[in-house]
Amino acid sequence: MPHSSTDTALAAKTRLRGLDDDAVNGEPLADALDPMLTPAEAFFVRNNGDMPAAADAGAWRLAVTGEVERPLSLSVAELMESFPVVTITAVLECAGNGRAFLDPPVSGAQWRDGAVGCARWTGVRMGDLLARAGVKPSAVYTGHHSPDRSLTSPDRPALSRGIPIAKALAPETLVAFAMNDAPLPRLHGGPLRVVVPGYPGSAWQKWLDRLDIRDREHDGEKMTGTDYRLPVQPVGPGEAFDAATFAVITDMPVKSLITRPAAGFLASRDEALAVEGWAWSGATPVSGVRVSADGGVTWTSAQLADAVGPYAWRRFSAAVSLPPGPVVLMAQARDVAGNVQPLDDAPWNPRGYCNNLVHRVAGRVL
Ligand SMILES: Nc1nc2c(c(=O)[nH]1)N[C@H]1C(S)=C(S)[C@@H](COP(=O)(O)O)O[C@H]1N2
Ligand SMILES: [Mo]
Repeated sequence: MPHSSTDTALAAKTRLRGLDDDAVNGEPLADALDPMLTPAEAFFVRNNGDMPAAADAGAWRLAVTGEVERPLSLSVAELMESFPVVTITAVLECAGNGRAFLDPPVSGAQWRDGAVGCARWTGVRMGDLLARAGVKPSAVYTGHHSPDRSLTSPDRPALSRGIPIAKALAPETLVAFAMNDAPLPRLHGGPLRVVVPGYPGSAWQKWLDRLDIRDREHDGEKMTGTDYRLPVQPVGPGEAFDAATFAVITDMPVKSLITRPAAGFLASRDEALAVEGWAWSGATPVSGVRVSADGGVTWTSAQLADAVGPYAWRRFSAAVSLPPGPVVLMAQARDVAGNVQPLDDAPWNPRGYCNNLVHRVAGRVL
């Protein structure tokens, strides 16, 4: 897989709207997420800092260090040749997706609905790499390291996250070099990124050049304080809190997105309106989706297609017959544990993470 095209991918984000931010951040409108595999031009981009200069995949090396018997240093080619290559279809969602809907507002990238996508990720299992390195019994957590730097403090990493060692060794966790069967674009972390299905996007470290194994939870850039952490006891707006009691986000709530029809649709009264989209969750599987066209007074249960795998999103579809006039469509997913998406109030926390408020799409029936 040649990596010569990685830089053309920088210009291919034709379906994204940039966020008002110094770093390169952008998200698509919901209807651009209609295909099962999100095309690169519609896949959101989230950068906490700058981007490493155009990376020559031939020169890139990945080090495995820390609590291992045999530290490793591998080129991308060695990585591809040394371990079984696997592909997994998985949703990648930023924990801050939906932050723009919090009331009162919280600071941070003001994502609306589009900081999510589903792709085929190809790479090697992190567990295979770690088996080669020999994980010591003292191993507790990973630390992921990359060359991108903070825009405000250029001597500091932009982001250095980690995951519990059990998730690092789980078969779905990859060090990936391809996305949707093409070389991983630089904007998405090429040549190498971490893929952690079911975990928030922050765990999916881009431009991985060192995988460090630690004997305690990682304390790298944006691992501590309120960054990508949630209060264990709820904290309301304006309430005092101690961020030391917050816990790292390791799961994502059940959620759905209407991708058809598009916002502002004009539909005919003469035929039933097809309402379709995607439902997904972190560790607890989705069990159903229902759709309302009258503000949640009445609901139609949607058909829910099988997923291509446990970490892919699932297609829901419902047909609703509507009288002429303005209409607001809503979709509400639930998981097998009985959790449902909230209808009215976005779940509030100091940094606005994991908002799974129902998605609404307004239009008109003629
Ligand atoms: N090195 C590095 N990796 C990173 C980030 C970053 O800023 N730097 N952002 C993380 C966050 S918060 C998210 S949501 C995902 C976004 O991945 P994408 O840009 O490929 O959509 O990448 C993660 N990996
Ligand atoms: Mo994120």
